[in-house]
Amino acid sequence: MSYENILVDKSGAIGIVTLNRPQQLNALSYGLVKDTALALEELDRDPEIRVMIVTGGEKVFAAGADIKEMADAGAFDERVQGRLAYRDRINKITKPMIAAVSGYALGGGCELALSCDIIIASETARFGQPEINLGTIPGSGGTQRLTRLVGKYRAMEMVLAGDFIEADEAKRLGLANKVVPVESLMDEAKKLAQKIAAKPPLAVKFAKESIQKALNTPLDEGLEFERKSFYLLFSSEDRREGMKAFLEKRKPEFKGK
Ligand code: DAK
Repeated sequence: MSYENILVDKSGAIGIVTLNRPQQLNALSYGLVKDTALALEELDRDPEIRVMIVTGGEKVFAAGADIKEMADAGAFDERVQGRLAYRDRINKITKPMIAAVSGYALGGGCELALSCDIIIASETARFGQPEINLGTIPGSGGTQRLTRLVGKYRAMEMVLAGDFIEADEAKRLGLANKVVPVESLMDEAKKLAQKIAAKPPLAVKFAKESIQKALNTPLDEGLEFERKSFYLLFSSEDRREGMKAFLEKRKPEFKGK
């Protein structure tokens, strides 16, 4: 499939989606959100791909929802509803997604990074939820995922005052895994992606699902989910191969079965 608002690259087992509306600072238009969701779903189905990287390039990750497109829209306009529906599909991707964030990640851009499983930030990354300045509030997890991550008080400050936080503070708050120089952002993201891509794919998939459960369920329910996934993986060929390879002191060959 070809896309108008994003670039899609494949490098071995890694799929890279680059938001590509540089003149508008990668503002998340209906078209861009649709393209991103469809491309990620395509990569999610691709048996050769094991990890995805979502980036906006070196200058900007995404300056939020496209304000020009939204300015005169009603809540129930087809495109507004459609955009949110495509947005929700991004949260259902089963393979790990790494956000490589440089420059502004604001509003829907910050929320897109939060929908990824790991965030690598460049030194220029700025995270923020400035929706309040436009008379609205975050609508794709900015009051929910962000609060679970950084806690009530920091989330309140970001959402109520619309303040941006810098890369180092994002790391301190647990919002970014790592802060690296801009020039090495993609190399660092790819290095981590390759490390994960070499792991047994079924275990990676179940681990991601299980950690996501931790954010959505009470502890008992999450533990039960984890235990069932754990049992299920015991019947996988890769689990047998992993243990056999350890005992035979060789590198395992995982097949995703
Ligand atoms: N949308 C559209 N265009 C944008 C944009 C955006 N979010 N952000 C920047 N641009 C455009 C600018 O208009 C400008 O275009 P031209 O004037 O050159 O044509 C170009 O990108 C360069 O921007 P600046 O000239 O402003 O660049 P600066 O470096 O001076 O400033 C900035 C960078 C990121 C600080 C600034 O551009 C800025 O504050 N941008 C807006 C940030 C923001 O507020 N983002 C939106 C958050 S709201 C929903 C309800 C709510 C939402 C969604 C759905 N439903 C009920 C369905 C809200 C979601 C949000 O994300």
